[in-house]
Amino acid sequence: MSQAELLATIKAIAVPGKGILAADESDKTIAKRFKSINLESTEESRRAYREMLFTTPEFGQYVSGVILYEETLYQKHKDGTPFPELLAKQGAIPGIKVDKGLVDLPNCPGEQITQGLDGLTDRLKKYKEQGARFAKWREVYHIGDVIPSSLAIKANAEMLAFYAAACQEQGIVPIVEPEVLIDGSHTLARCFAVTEAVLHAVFKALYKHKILLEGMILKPSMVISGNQCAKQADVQEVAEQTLTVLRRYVPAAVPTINFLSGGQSSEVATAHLNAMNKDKNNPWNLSFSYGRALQDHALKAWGGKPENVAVAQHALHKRLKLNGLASVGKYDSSME
Ligand code: 5MM
Repeated sequence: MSQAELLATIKAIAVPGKGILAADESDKTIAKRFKSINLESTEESRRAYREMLFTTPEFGQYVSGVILYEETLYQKHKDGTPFPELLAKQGAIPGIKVDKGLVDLPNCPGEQITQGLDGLTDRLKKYKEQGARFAKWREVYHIGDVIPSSLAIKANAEMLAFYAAACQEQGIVPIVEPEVLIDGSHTLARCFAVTEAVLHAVFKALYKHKILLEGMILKPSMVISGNQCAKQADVQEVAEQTLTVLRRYVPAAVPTINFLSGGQSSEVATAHLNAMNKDKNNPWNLSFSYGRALQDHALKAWGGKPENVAVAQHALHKRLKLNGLASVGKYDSSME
């Protein structure tokens, strides 16, 4: 492992005022997103969509890294520039989703685990040759009356740690993404309790697998009320509870925490990030690694039509800029 290589990548990503764009929707997910704008998902429509995102003016002013899907890593701008090169020109580091998606976890009804460890080292070597400098792996945790189980929490944590070790061995910075899902009628307090068990298990596994904490990125969900919960916690409560759980379970050696948005609206996700950055006592850089919360408005404005590229880029630019401000606590809802 080259520690210097990992630290150099971290230094370029963990820049105040900048964050990560998650554009690594798998084929199934991007097909779902395109369906919402009545567009068929083809290799070309996916390429055109990602080209629209990546060529947004001032992209690199707010984005220090982009998570790509494997197909996108090998695609090109229509002028022939490979996307990793285009992103580098924009000032953003290319990253790659390396997990192979979710499967049911045997003997754990209603729970899942992420696959993709087989052949991972060989894939990492190829992705690095193609320009990827960081990677992402996501585990999900469903909240129900009796789940997540301790078995699922432990098994998912082990997967994240195996993956992170494989990445660091290749000089690739791992984004460790444990996502506690928003789906359900659970309260904020229940989400807090699950998140603390999850983070505790994840950092225990990372320790056991000798992960260099200074050379990783944590991509967690926030502590929020379930989307079916009658009482929705306000922005301040979410910020306070999320910071409390992070301070208890995430070592200060982790350089940067880049949140996922997980089904929050674009505006709410920005407000939550901003509220957390109003508190100046955080030991880590706190920023975004949003997918939907950055892309939703742009996708709708684009609608699959080349003539809408400029208006779609304007929509993305706005979300990038506002989240850039939120990552340093300088956003205000009046800017919407
Ligand atoms: C962009 O979506 C990512 C890929 O999801 P699938 O593997 O299910 O297609 C996803 O992992 C994403 O990076 C995170 O969930 C964060 O995105 P959101 O939309 O939750 O901010």
